[in-house]
Amino acid sequence: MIVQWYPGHMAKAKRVLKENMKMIDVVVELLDARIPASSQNPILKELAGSKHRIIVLNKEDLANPYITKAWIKTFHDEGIKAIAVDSIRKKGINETLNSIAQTPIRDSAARRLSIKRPVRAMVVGIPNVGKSMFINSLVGRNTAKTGNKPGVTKGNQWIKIKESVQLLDTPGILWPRFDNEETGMHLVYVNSIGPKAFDIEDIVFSLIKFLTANYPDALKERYNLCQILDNPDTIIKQIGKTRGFLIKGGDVDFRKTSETILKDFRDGKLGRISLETP
Ligand SMILES: Nc1nc2c(ncn2[C@@H]2O[C@H](COP(=O)(O)OP(=O)(O)OP(=O)(O)O)[C@@H](O)[C@H]2O)c(=O)[nH]1
Ligand SMILES: [Mg+2]
Repeated sequence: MIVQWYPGHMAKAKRVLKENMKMIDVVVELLDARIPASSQNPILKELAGSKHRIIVLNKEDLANPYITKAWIKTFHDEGIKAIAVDSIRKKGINETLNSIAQTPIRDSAARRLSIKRPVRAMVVGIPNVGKSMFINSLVGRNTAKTGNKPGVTKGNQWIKIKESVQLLDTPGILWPRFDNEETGMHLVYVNSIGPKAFDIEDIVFSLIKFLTANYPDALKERYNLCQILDNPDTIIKQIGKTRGFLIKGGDVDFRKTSETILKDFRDGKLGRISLETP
Protein backbone atom coordinates (compact mmCIF):
# COMPACT_ATOMS: atom_id res chain seq x y z
CA MET A 1 0.00 0.00 0.00
CA ILE A 2 1.43 3.37 -0.95
CA VAL A 3 0.48 6.08 1.48
CA GLN A 4 0.73 9.69 0.49
CA TRP A 5 1.80 11.65 3.54
CA TYR A 6 0.20 15.03 3.79
CA PRO A 7 0.76 17.19 6.88
CA GLY A 8 -2.73 16.22 8.09
CA HIS A 9 -1.88 12.53 7.93
CA MET A 10 1.37 13.06 9.80
CA ALA A 11 -0.37 15.02 12.54
CA LYS A 12 -2.94 12.28 12.95
CA ALA A 13 -0.36 9.47 12.93
CA LYS A 14 1.62 11.37 15.55
CA ARG A 15 -1.44 11.84 17.73
CA VAL A 16 -2.32 8.14 17.56
CA LEU A 17 1.26 7.12 18.33
CA LYS A 18 1.39 9.46 21.30
CA GLU A 19 -1.82 8.01 22.74
CA ASN A 20 -0.72 4.41 22.23
CA MET A 21 2.69 5.14 23.69
CA LYS A 22 1.03 5.76 27.05
CA MET A 23 -0.18 2.18 27.26
CA ILE A 24 3.00 0.32 26.55
CA ASP A 25 6.28 -0.61 28.22
CA VAL A 26 8.40 -1.23 25.14
CA VAL A 27 8.51 0.02 21.56
CA VAL A 28 9.69 -2.46 18.95
CA GLU A 29 11.03 -0.31 16.14
CA LEU A 30 11.26 -2.07 12.79
CA LEU A 31 13.99 -0.80 10.50
CA ASP A 32 14.90 -2.08 7.07
CA ALA A 33 18.24 -3.86 7.51
CA ARG A 34 19.41 -2.50 4.15
CA ILE A 35 18.86 1.11 5.22
CA PRO A 36 18.89 1.35 9.02
CA ALA A 37 19.53 5.10 8.92
CA SER A 38 16.98 6.15 6.33
CA SER A 39 14.25 3.87 7.66
CA GLN A 40 14.34 5.58 11.06
CA ASN A 41 12.06 8.46 11.82
CA PRO A 42 13.51 10.84 14.42
CA ILE A 43 9.99 11.64 15.60
CA LEU A 44 9.92 8.25 17.31
CA LYS A 45 12.66 9.16 19.75
CA GLU A 46 10.68 12.21 20.71
CA LEU A 47 7.45 10.25 21.12
CA ALA A 48 8.99 7.29 22.90
CA GLY A 49 10.67 9.52 25.47
CA SER A 50 12.16 7.27 28.12
CA LYS A 51 10.26 4.15 26.99
CA HIS A 52 12.32 1.04 26.51
CA ARG A 53 13.21 0.55 22.83
CA ILE A 54 14.18 -2.56 20.87
CA ILE A 55 15.35 -2.25 17.27
CA VAL A 56 14.52 -4.98 14.80
CA LEU A 57 16.61 -4.95 11.62
CA ASN A 58 14.01 -6.64 9.46
CA LYS A 59 14.57 -8.23 6.03
CA GLU A 60 18.05 -9.20 7.18
CA ASP A 61 17.95 -11.89 4.48
CA LEU A 62 18.22 -9.08 1.91
CA ALA A 63 21.04 -7.20 3.64
CA ASN A 64 24.79 -7.79 3.79
CA PRO A 65 25.27 -9.88 6.97
CA TYR A 66 28.61 -8.26 7.88
CA ILE A 67 27.16 -4.78 7.65
CA THR A 68 24.11 -5.83 9.66
CA LYS A 69 26.47 -7.07 12.39
CA ALA A 70 28.23 -3.71 12.39
CA TRP A 71 24.89 -1.94 12.78
CA ILE A 72 23.94 -4.16 15.70
CA LYS A 73 27.18 -3.31 17.42
CA THR A 74 26.67 0.39 16.80
CA PHE A 75 23.21 0.28 18.36
CA HIS A 76 24.51 -1.74 21.31
CA ASP A 77 27.20 0.86 21.88
CA GLU A 78 24.40 3.41 22.13
CA GLY A 79 22.72 1.19 24.73
CA ILE A 80 19.96 -0.04 22.42
CA LYS A 81 19.26 -3.70 21.84
CA ALA A 82 19.15 -4.49 18.11
CA ILE A 83 18.28 -7.83 16.53
CA ALA A 84 18.58 -9.05 12.92
CA VAL A 85 15.27 -10.57 11.84
CA ASP A 86 13.92 -12.36 8.80
CA SER A 87 10.17 -12.27 9.37
CA ILE A 88 9.43 -14.67 6.53
CA ARG A 89 11.72 -17.45 7.78
CA LYS A 90 11.21 -16.46 11.43
CA LYS A 91 14.89 -15.87 12.05
CA GLY A 92 15.53 -13.77 15.16
CA ILE A 93 11.90 -13.95 16.23
CA ASN A 94 12.53 -15.90 19.45
CA GLU A 95 15.36 -13.61 20.46
CA THR A 96 13.07 -10.62 19.92
CA LEU A 97 10.30 -12.20 21.98
CA ASN A 98 12.70 -12.94 24.86
CA SER A 99 14.00 -9.41 24.72
CA ILE A 100 10.49 -8.01 24.93
CA ALA A 101 9.67 -10.30 27.86
CA GLN A 102 12.69 -8.98 29.78
CA THR A 103 11.53 -5.36 29.63
CA PRO A 104 11.41 -3.88 33.12
CA ILE A 105 7.94 -2.64 34.02
CA ARG A 106 8.14 0.88 35.40
CA ASP A 107 4.44 1.20 36.10
CA SER A 108 4.25 2.43 39.69
CA ALA A 109 0.78 1.01 40.44
CA ALA A 110 1.79 -2.48 39.40
CA ARG A 111 4.98 -2.22 41.40
CA ARG A 112 3.29 -0.88 44.51
CA LEU A 113 0.76 -3.68 44.54
CA SER A 114 3.47 -6.14 43.48
CA ILE A 115 1.20 -7.34 40.71
CA LYS A 116 3.04 -9.14 37.99
CA ARG A 117 1.43 -8.02 34.81
CA PRO A 118 2.53 -8.87 31.27
CA VAL A 119 4.90 -6.60 29.40
CA ARG A 120 3.00 -4.52 26.85
CA ALA A 121 4.63 -3.91 23.50
CA MET A 122 3.92 -2.03 20.30
CA VAL A 123 5.48 -2.44 16.88
CA VAL A 124 6.21 0.69 14.85
CA GLY A 125 7.80 1.32 11.47
CA ILE A 126 7.60 3.06 8.12
CA PRO A 127 5.42 1.73 5.26
CA ASN A 128 6.40 -1.64 3.79
CA VAL A 129 9.14 -2.37 6.34
CA GLY A 130 7.37 -5.62 7.26
CA LYS A 131 5.27 -4.72 10.30
CA SER A 132 2.40 -7.07 9.47
CA MET A 133 4.66 -9.96 8.52
CA PHE A 134 6.75 -9.47 11.66
CA ILE A 135 3.69 -9.36 13.92
CA ASN A 136 2.37 -12.56 12.34
CA SER A 137 5.70 -14.30 12.93
CA LEU A 138 5.93 -13.04 16.48
CA VAL A 139 2.38 -14.03 17.32
CA GLY A 140 2.70 -17.48 15.77
CA ARG A 141 -0.15 -19.91 16.22
CA ASN A 142 -1.38 -20.39 19.72
CA THR A 143 -2.53 -16.87 20.23
CA ALA A 144 -5.64 -15.38 21.63
CA LYS A 145 -6.75 -11.87 21.02
CA THR A 146 -7.74 -10.46 24.39
CA GLY A 147 -10.46 -7.89 24.77
CA ASN A 148 -10.07 -4.45 26.22
CA LYS A 149 -8.51 -4.53 29.65
CA PRO A 150 -9.78 -2.19 32.34
CA GLY A 151 -7.72 0.94 32.39
CA VAL A 152 -6.84 0.65 28.75
CA THR A 153 -8.17 3.12 26.20
CA LYS A 154 -11.12 1.69 24.32
CA GLY A 155 -10.67 0.61 20.74
CA ASN A 156 -7.36 -1.15 21.12
CA GLN A 157 -6.98 -4.89 21.29
CA TRP A 158 -4.15 -6.75 22.91
CA ILE A 159 -2.76 -9.92 21.47
CA LYS A 160 -1.49 -12.29 24.10
CA ILE A 161 1.75 -13.81 22.82
CA LYS A 162 2.63 -15.66 25.97
CA GLU A 163 1.83 -15.28 29.67
CA SER A 164 4.36 -12.52 30.04
CA VAL A 165 3.90 -10.55 26.81
CA GLN A 166 1.02 -8.66 25.21
CA LEU A 167 1.18 -6.89 21.89
CA LEU A 168 -0.95 -4.01 20.69
CA ASP A 169 -2.79 -5.45 17.69
CA THR A 170 -2.24 -2.51 15.35
CA PRO A 171 1.27 -1.37 14.51
CA GLY A 172 2.21 2.28 14.71
CA ILE A 173 2.85 3.68 11.28
CA LEU A 174 5.71 6.10 10.97
CA TRP A 175 5.95 8.23 7.85
CA PRO A 176 9.13 8.03 5.81
CA ARG A 177 11.63 10.85 6.05
CA PHE A 178 11.79 13.44 3.34
CA ASP A 179 14.73 15.38 4.68
CA ASN A 180 17.28 14.78 1.97
CA GLU A 181 17.50 13.37 -1.49
CA GLU A 182 19.70 10.40 -0.64
CA THR A 183 17.36 9.24 2.10
CA GLY A 184 14.47 9.64 -0.34
CA MET A 185 16.24 7.54 -2.96
CA HIS A 186 17.01 4.79 -0.47
CA LEU A 187 13.38 4.69 0.62
CA VAL A 188 12.32 4.30 -3.00
CA TYR A 189 14.86 1.51 -3.60
CA VAL A 190 13.28 -0.53 -0.81
CA ASN A 191 9.74 0.43 -1.89
CA SER A 192 8.74 2.47 1.13
CA ILE A 193 8.07 5.61 -0.89
CA GLY A 194 6.02 5.44 -4.07
CA PRO A 195 8.01 5.84 -7.28
CA LYS A 196 5.89 8.89 -8.19
CA ALA A 197 8.11 11.04 -6.02
CA PHE A 198 11.09 10.25 -8.24
CA ASP A 199 11.85 9.43 -11.83
CA ILE A 200 12.54 5.70 -12.07
CA GLU A 201 15.37 6.17 -14.54
CA ASP A 202 17.11 8.60 -12.16
CA ILE A 203 16.57 6.17 -9.30
CA VAL A 204 18.09 3.23 -11.14
CA PHE A 205 20.96 5.36 -12.47
CA SER A 206 21.93 6.08 -8.84
CA LEU A 207 21.38 2.49 -7.79
CA ILE A 208 23.69 1.24 -10.55
CA LYS A 209 26.27 3.84 -9.58
CA PHE A 210 26.17 2.54 -6.00
CA LEU A 211 26.35 -1.09 -7.09
CA THR A 212 29.23 -0.43 -9.47
CA ALA A 213 31.23 1.03 -6.61
CA ASN A 214 30.23 -1.43 -3.89
CA TYR A 215 28.88 -4.66 -5.37
CA PRO A 216 30.36 -4.97 -8.90
CA ASP A 217 30.41 -8.77 -8.78
CA ALA A 218 26.70 -8.91 -7.98
CA LEU A 219 25.98 -6.86 -11.10
CA LYS A 220 28.30 -8.91 -13.27
CA GLU A 221 26.82 -12.17 -12.14
CA ARG A 222 23.16 -11.25 -12.38
CA TYR A 223 23.41 -9.67 -15.82
CA ASN A 224 26.26 -11.65 -17.38
CA LEU A 225 28.47 -8.62 -17.84
CA CYS A 226 32.11 -9.34 -18.62
CA GLN A 227 33.29 -6.05 -17.24
CA ILE A 228 31.83 -3.24 -15.24
CA LEU A 229 32.09 0.06 -17.01
CA ASP A 230 32.10 3.33 -15.14
CA ASN A 231 29.10 4.91 -16.72
CA PRO A 232 25.77 3.67 -15.29
CA ASP A 233 24.01 4.54 -18.55
CA THR A 234 26.33 2.23 -20.44
CA ILE A 235 25.64 -0.56 -17.96
CA ILE A 236 21.88 -0.10 -18.15
CA LYS A 237 22.14 -0.09 -21.94
CA GLN A 238 24.12 -3.33 -21.88
CA ILE A 239 21.59 -4.98 -19.58
CA GLY A 240 18.69 -3.82 -21.77
CA LYS A 241 20.39 -5.20 -24.86
CA THR A 242 21.12 -8.59 -23.31
CA ARG A 243 17.53 -8.83 -22.13
CA GLY A 244 16.14 -7.71 -25.46
CA PHE A 245 14.34 -4.72 -23.98
CA LEU A 246 14.24 -2.59 -27.10
CA ILE A 247 11.97 0.10 -28.44
CA LYS A 248 11.08 0.73 -32.06
CA GLY A 249 14.19 1.49 -34.05
CA GLY A 250 16.34 -0.84 -31.95
CA ASP A 251 17.25 1.50 -29.10
CA VAL A 252 17.28 0.18 -25.57
CA ASP A 253 14.09 0.67 -23.58
CA PHE A 254 15.59 2.44 -20.57
CA ARG A 255 12.36 2.54 -18.68
CA LYS A 256 11.63 -1.16 -18.89
CA THR A 257 15.27 -2.02 -18.17
CA SER A 258 15.26 0.28 -15.13
CA GLU A 259 12.04 -1.26 -13.82
CA THR A 260 13.53 -4.73 -14.16
CA ILE A 261 16.74 -3.78 -12.33
CA LEU A 262 14.80 -2.15 -9.50
CA LYS A 263 12.55 -5.17 -9.14
CA ASP A 264 15.55 -7.50 -9.12
CA PHE A 265 17.13 -5.46 -6.35
CA ARG A 266 13.93 -5.42 -4.28
CA ASP A 267 13.48 -9.17 -4.71
CA GLY A 268 17.04 -9.88 -3.59
CA LYS A 269 18.01 -11.24 -7.03
CA LEU A 270 21.26 -9.28 -6.86
CA GLY A 271 22.22 -10.90 -3.58
CA ARG A 272 22.40 -9.47 -0.08
CA ILE A 273 23.03 -5.76 -0.41
CA SER A 274 23.20 -3.09 2.27
CA LEU A 275 22.89 0.49 1.12
CA GLU A 276 23.99 2.11 4.35
CA THR A 277 26.86 1.44 6.72
CA PRO A 278 27.05 2.72 10.29
N1 LIG B 1 12.71 -10.82 2.27
C1 LIG B 1 11.91 -10.42 3.25
N2 LIG B 1 10.73 -9.84 2.96
C2 LIG B 1 9.94 -9.45 3.97
C3 LIG B 1 10.32 -9.62 5.33
N3 LIG B 1 9.33 -9.10 6.10
C4 LIG B 1 8.39 -8.65 5.26
N4 LIG B 1 8.74 -8.86 3.97
C5 LIG B 1 7.99 -8.48 2.75
O1 LIG B 1 7.85 -7.06 2.72
C6 LIG B 1 6.61 -6.68 2.17
C7 LIG B 1 5.88 -5.78 3.15
O2 LIG B 1 5.52 -6.53 4.31
P1 LIG B 1 4.34 -6.07 5.28
O3 LIG B 1 4.37 -6.93 6.48
O4 LIG B 1 3.07 -5.96 4.53
O5 LIG B 1 4.84 -4.59 5.65
P2 LIG B 1 4.08 -3.47 6.51
O6 LIG B 1 5.12 -2.73 7.24
O7 LIG B 1 2.98 -4.08 7.29
O8 LIG B 1 3.49 -2.57 5.33
P3 LIG B 1 2.31 -1.49 5.43
O9 LIG B 1 1.22 -2.07 6.26
O10 LIG B 1 1.93 -1.25 4.00
O11 LIG B 1 2.92 -0.26 6.05
C8 LIG B 1 5.86 -7.97 1.88
O12 LIG B 1 6.03 -8.26 0.51
C9 LIG B 1 6.57 -9.00 2.74
O13 LIG B 1 6.52 -10.28 2.16
C10 LIG B 1 11.59 -10.23 5.61
O14 LIG B 1 12.04 -10.40 6.76
N5 LIG B 1 12.34 -10.60 4.53
MG1 LIG C 1 0.88 -3.75 7.36
